[in-house]
Amino acid sequence: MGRPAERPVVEQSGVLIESFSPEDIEGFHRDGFLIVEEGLVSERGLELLRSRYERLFAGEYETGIGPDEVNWMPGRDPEDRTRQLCNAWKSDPVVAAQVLSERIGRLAAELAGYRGVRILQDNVLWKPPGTKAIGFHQDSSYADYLVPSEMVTCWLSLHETTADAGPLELVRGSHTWPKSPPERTQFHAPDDWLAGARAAAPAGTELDVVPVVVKAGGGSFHHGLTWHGSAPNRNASLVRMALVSHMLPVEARFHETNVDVTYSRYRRRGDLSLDESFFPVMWDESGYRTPWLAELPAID
Ligand SMILES: O=C(O)CCC(=O)C(=O)O
Repeated sequence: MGRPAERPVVEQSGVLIESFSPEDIEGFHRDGFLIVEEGLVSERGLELLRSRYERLFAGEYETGIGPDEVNWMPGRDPEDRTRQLCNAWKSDPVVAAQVLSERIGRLAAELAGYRGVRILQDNVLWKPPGTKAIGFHQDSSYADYLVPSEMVTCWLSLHETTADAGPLELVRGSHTWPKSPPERTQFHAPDDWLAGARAAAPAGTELDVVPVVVKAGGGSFHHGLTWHGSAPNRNASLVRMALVSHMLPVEARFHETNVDVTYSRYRRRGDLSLDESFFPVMWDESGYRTPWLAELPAID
């Protein structure tokens, strides 16, 4: 089902993806990502999710709880910035249903070779025409407050994407490069969004940048060390919204001494475990899933 040689793409027609082939898994390990043409979420789920973005960015939270990070606010931030929230699953049950999906957790674990996954963080991304880039980075660079400091990510597109509308872009094979330090100043709207990846590439390596061009409901999975980001949205009319689940191996714990300015607030004194109220287990090979997730609405 994959097309590993050119651009590893899993194609489905109108059905939800339930598992990957050995070739898909091999493609993920070879390239550092797997692109999925469609079938990560149902049509109904897509419509429900799209309807949530405007009100979330307007600061209307169904649960009454704000996201962990509000990186764009109308009136506060320039209109040409890619709009982003982190951990909006805490604010909206429909977003939570997708971000914490058991099926997505199982698919991610299958690709990464984890025995189970728990959520670290979601990203709600809204990129209208004319908005600027997201600087290329490695997700695992931002996880040194966790042990192990690695993750696997699912990027779900709520719209059909085109290469000129600023889709996610992934650098093929870059998951084999060393982990670079986190970049915090050139993340939102850098002029040279590829600079980090270029600097990290082994001498003489040309960047093989692959855009995630998929139907609505498609997307990709990528390794925590894969360099990725997105160019400006240069399309005059196409909006793109994406919903991202960054997932940790189920056994992940807090680091003894390293802390994160936002997420270490969830660390209890004298206890390095990740509390399932904030880092629920999405899927585990034992059949375990954090019990409170059963209260989320069904959107598939
Ligand atoms: O959608 C984007 O522009 C960036 C997303 C991203 O950084 C991620 O999925 O890890």
